[in-house]
Amino acid sequence: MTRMLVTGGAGFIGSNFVHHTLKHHPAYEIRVLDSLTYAGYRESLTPAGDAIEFVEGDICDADLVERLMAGTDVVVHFAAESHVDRSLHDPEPFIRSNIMGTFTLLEAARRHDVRFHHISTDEVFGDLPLDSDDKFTEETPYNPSSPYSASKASSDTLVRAWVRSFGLRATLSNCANNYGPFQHVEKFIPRQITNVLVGDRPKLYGDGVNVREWTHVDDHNAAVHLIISGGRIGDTYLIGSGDERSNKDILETTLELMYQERDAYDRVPDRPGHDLRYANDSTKIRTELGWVPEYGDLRAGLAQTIDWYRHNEWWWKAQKEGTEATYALLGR
Ligand code: NAD
Ligand code: TDX
Repeated sequence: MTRMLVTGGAGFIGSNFVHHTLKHHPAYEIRVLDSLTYAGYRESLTPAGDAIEFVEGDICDADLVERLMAGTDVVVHFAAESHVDRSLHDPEPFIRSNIMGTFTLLEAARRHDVRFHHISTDEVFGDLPLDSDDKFTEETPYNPSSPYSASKASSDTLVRAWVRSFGLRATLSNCANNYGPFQHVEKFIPRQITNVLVGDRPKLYGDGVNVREWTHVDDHNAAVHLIISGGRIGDTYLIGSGDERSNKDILETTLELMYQERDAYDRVPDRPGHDLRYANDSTKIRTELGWVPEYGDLRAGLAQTIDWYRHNEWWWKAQKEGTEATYALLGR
């Protein structure tokens, strides 16, 4: 058995990664390290039962990380503060968890010669113009806009430095926007779905022209497994479905799928510094590692996600009120 440490495994992508791994890669023995911040839910791992070990703890806790790393063959590092709006309001936890946390893991991984995969985002590259076909590539220079993306860019460069200076066996991936089950209701798609479900109006920032490339979380996690098993040490892989949509388009499609009027939403003040467009050129992972996204039809993926939130109110109901109270303070 290969011993795998999944940081941030009680979060959105990490918990889906655990379920995906148990289903498709049963040769891994999984241990999750997660401090259960506002974004971490032990319940997201309920379906895994006792097939995994859960450790509640902080990636900045060097003693704990050192002990866990001693019994680990591969780390998949998801743990991070992940929400742009929160980073604009209070950047400090982003600097701590995303930068210091990654540093703490890297130091322990190099001491124990542990294979390391670092999960990152396309937001490190900044944004692209709306009226072009340009895409980010593995060679695009970093140009982050928000405290969140700056902290992720910083953690990426730490990983690269640990590869070059200390020979750490690490790979990196930068994925586009994810959607799917177990995503916190602060994020765009689940916020709008749950607004409709509780009888509130969805909220669109600004004029809604901003474009994101939506990738199903299972497709992201399948790509991560391909990199862990076949990726070149030191390399970065961009991941993205290729399906770009404006926020307005996503919201109107969501409303239609929920049998609402397509214009039954409110426009709210825009996010400061709002990135215009993200789009990844994922040719490298497709050609070198054979990654093919299975969720080719975003509308179908969205319908399935709506269905999940409809049937899993037990999971999201407790998040909803506090999340909307925070948005109300921000005027969004
Ligand atoms: P999330 O906020 O849903 O989950 C983050 C998890 O990390 C939570 O369970 C939280 O408790 C845990 N965590 C945070 N700080 C911690 C700390 N100091 N110690 C231990 N655990 C801690 O985030 P997500 O959307 O699942 O994102 C996971 C990773 O994927 C992040 O690194 C993020 O930058 C990256 N990413 C996300 C997306 C996306 O669309 N959500 C896209 C590309 C990349
Ligand atoms: O209520 C909303 N209304 C709205 O119009 C919210 C919450 C968001 N938006 C807009 C802002 C963005 O243009 O929707 C888009 C998506 O917003 P988020 O879900 O907050 O995602 P984004 O800022 O694009 O970042 C996400 O993708 C990259 C993740 O949160 C990051 O962790 C990941 O790195």
